[in-house]
Amino acid sequence: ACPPLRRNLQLLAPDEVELAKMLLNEGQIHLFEHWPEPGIDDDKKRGFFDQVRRLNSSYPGGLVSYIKNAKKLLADSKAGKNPYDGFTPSVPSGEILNFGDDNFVSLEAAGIKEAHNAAFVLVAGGLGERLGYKGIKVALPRETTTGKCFIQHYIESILVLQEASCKTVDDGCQKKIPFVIMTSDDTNALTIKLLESNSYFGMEPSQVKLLKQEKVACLADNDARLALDPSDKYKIQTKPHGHGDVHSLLYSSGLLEQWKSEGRKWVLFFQDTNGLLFNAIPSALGVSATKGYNVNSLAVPRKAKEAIGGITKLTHVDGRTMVINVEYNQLDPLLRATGYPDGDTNSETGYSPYPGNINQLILELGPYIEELKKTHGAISEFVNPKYTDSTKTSFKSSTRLECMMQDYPKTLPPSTKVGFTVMDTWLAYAPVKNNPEDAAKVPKGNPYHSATSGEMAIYRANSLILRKAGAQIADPVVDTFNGQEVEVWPRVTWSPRWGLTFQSVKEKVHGSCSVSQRSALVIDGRSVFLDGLSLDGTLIVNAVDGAEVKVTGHVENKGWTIRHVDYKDTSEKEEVRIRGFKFNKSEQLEVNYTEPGKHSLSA
Ligand code: UPG
Repeated sequence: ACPPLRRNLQLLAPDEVELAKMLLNEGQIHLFEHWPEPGIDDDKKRGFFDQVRRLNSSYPGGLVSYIKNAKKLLADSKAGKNPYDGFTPSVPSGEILNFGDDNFVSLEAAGIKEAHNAAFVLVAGGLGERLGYKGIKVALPRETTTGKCFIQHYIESILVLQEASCKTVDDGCQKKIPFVIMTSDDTNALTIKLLESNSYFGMEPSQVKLLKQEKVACLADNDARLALDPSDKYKIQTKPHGHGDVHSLLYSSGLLEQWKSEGRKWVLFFQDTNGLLFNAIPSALGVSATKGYNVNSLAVPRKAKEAIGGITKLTHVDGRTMVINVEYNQLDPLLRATGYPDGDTNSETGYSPYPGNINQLILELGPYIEELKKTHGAISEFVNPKYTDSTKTSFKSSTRLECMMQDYPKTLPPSTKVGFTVMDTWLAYAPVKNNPEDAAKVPKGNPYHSATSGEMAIYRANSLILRKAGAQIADPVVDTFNGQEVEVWPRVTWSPRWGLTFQSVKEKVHGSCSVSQRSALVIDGRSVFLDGLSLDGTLIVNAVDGAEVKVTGHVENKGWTIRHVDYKDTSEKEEVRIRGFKFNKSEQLEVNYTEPGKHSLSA
C-alpha cells in the first residue's frame, strides 16, 4: 500500500514490519511517504522504528489505542462537546480540619501510626515552563535560611515519619517507607544527579525508585495523523502526556504488588514544589485511616479563578454522582453552563465554594490495585487543540492527548469511598509555579504561587505554628519583591526531625519565648528545647541525635537583613532572582552540638 515503505522492508525486523502494518492500518501512511531508497538514511529509518516501539509499549493498549482515543477526543472537541455533558455541579462535603485543635492532634497521631505502611510517590516529570527556571524544580531551595532544596525536605520528612511511625508499633519495626519519583526525559538525568551527588539526602538508595514517563505522539490534524518532528522527518514529534501517567507506570512497575506483599496500605501522591505539604501529611493520613477513605484528596480554600482545580460533586442526569477535581480552566465554563451565569466567583466567605485541589492524593492500596487490574492505569484523557479558525479543521500547532493523576477516581465504582480533607492554606499549600512577571499580574488577593510567596509562606506557617505552641512571634511587615506584595514574618525554619507534627513542636516550646520581627531562627536537632528564649537577631542551633539542648535567655545581634534583588539582575543566581531577595548576613549566633548529652545554651 505504501511503495516507499515496501522498498525499505528488508531493513526492518519482523516486529517492525508488524508495527509498520499497524501504522498503515491506522491511517499513518504519511509517516513513510518521503522515505528514500534503501541505502539512504538507513540508520534514521531504524531509529524511527525504535521510537515507534517505545511509543507503542509505553501507552496502555499501544499506539492503536492512542490513535483511536485521539480520533474520538478530537471529534468531540471539534463538535464542541462538553466533557461534563449531563452533569450538574454542586458543593461537596468533606473533612474540615482546624490546625492545632484536639481533633487535629489526634488525627496526626493516627496518621503517624499508619505511616510505616505507606509509600510516597512524587510526580516530578514537569519542566515548570510557567516558572521559567532552567533546572529541575525539586532542586530549588525551599527556603534560603538553610538553602535546603525541596527534595531534601521531602526525603527528610519521610525519614522522620518512618522513624516516628515504627516507634508506635512494638515489634521492633524496621520498615522503610518506599519513595518513588516519576521523572521524564526533561528531568530524569538531573534528578539522578541531584540524588547521587547528595547521597540520597540520607535515605537508603534502595528505598528510592525512579520511574520515567515517556512522552506521547503529537497529532497533526483531526484525523489523528501523527506529527513528524519539524527538525527531523524520521522522528515523530512528542510532548508530555501529563502527571496521570503515574498510575500506569506504577502498575507496570510491579511495585504495587510488592508493597501489598509487604503489608503496606497507603500510597501518597504529591507534587514537586509544595514546601508546606508535610505539615498536612500526618493528619490527612489520619483522616484516611479513621474515615476508611479509599481515596482522599487534600484541599485548601480556593479563591475564584485561582489556578488550582475545584473539588466538585457532579451529579449526572442518570443519577450517578462523583466527587472529582474539575480543572481550573473548566470550572468556570461548567458553572456558566449549568445555571450559574457568573461562573466561578467567590461566595460571601471571600472564597469559591469549591475547595481547591492541591493534588495530594492518598489512595488505599488494596482497592487501588483492584482498580488498576481493570484499567492497567489508563486515566481518562483530554485534548486541547488550538485551532486556526472557527471551522476547527486545522491546528495552529500539533496537539496531543493529556491526562491528570487526580482523574483516577473517574472510573471507580460508586461503592468506593471518595473523600477529601480541607486544611488552611497557610499550613498546607505554597507551590512555586509562576515566574516573577506573571506572579506580579495575579489579581490582587489571589496567591502568587511564586518563589517569593513560596518561601515567605514557610516563614508564616512556622511563625503561626510557634504561636499556637505558645510562643510570642512578632507580627509580619508588608514588603514588595519583584512586584509582589507579601507578608514578611520572622524567618523561622526547622528541620523535620525537630517538628514534623504539631505535638512534636509543642513538646519543645516552654516558658515565655519570643521572636522579634527582624529575627531569624533556624533549628536542626531532635531535642532542641526552647525554654524562655527571647530572640532579637539571628540564632542557628544544630544538634546531633542524642544531644539534648535547652535554649534560654535573651539572644541579640545584628542578625540578617533582607536585601531586595530584581529578577532582571543577571549578576545574581537564577534561584535568587526569582525570589526577589537575599539575606545580608551581618551577624548571627550559631551553635553546633556535636556530642550527645545534656547541653544548655543560655545567652
Ligand atoms: N508533572 C509530571 N509530568 C507531566 C506534567 C506534570 O510529572 O507530564 C508533574 C509536575 O512536575 C508537578 C505536577 O505534575 O509536580 C503538577 O504539575 P503542574 O504544572 O504544577 O500542575 P498544574 O497545572 O498547576 O495543576 C495541578 C493539578 C491541579 C491542582 C494543582 C495544584 O492539575 O488540579 O489544583 O496542580 O498545585
